Amino acid sequence: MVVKVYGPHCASAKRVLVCLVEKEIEFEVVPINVLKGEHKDPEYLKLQPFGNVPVIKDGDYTLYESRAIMRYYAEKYRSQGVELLGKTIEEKGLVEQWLEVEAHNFNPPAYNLVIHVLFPSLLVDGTPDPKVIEESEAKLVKVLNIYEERLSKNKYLAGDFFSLADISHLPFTDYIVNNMGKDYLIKERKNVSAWWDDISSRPSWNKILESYRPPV
Ligand SMILES: N[C@@H](CCC(=O)N[C@@H](CS)C(=O)NCC(=O)O)C(=O)O
Repeated sequence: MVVKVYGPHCASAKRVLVCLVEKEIEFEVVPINVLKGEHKDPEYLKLQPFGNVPVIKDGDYTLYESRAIMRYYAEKYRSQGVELLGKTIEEKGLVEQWLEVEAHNFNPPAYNLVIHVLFPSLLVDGTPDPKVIEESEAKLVKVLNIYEERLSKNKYLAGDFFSLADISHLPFTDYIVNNMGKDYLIKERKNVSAWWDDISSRPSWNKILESYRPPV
């Protein structure tokens, strides 16, 4: 059964797609254009009642929340493709820790920056707020300073192995580095910069980036 991924052009969907490529899982995509509001269509809301992208359908099984989808496939196809969950229980704990850090510390300011700078039409009143931009960048600086320390001791976030925790950072860091003129946030930090160069040069990421251009 080929996995269907709804909304391939969105950042959160790219997280899922990179995971599928690393796990060598076949997929097809169903375009959902968020800039045209297709994620609020009644048919789409039957799959994802919160009106967010992505969703996957795998036969009769439907799943949403990008990080839940990654965890599901990394576990389901554990022995196929790249091991993304960690081999020992300790490694697995650290992958989970850094996935949570990404979701709760990194993503909120990164998401706000991206929406206010690149996609203000997605905001309720369509107007970017300079205060939100400034505060989000300041929050991100604090988060990245902690990453700099972590990555001075480990090649990747969870340890010396590439994992879901690294994948989860790819889409929004790419916007920050390549689309917003804020690459200094990464480049000014030696260890974060080396980590970014490493993870963003993976063939899986480049394949997805070339195949599915933004919006979000
Ligand atoms: N927690 C959700 C968030 C997904 C999300 O924020 N998706 C964005 C696109 S990257 C979206 O649907 N934006 C449109 C909106 O919120 O109206 C996940 O990880 O799947």
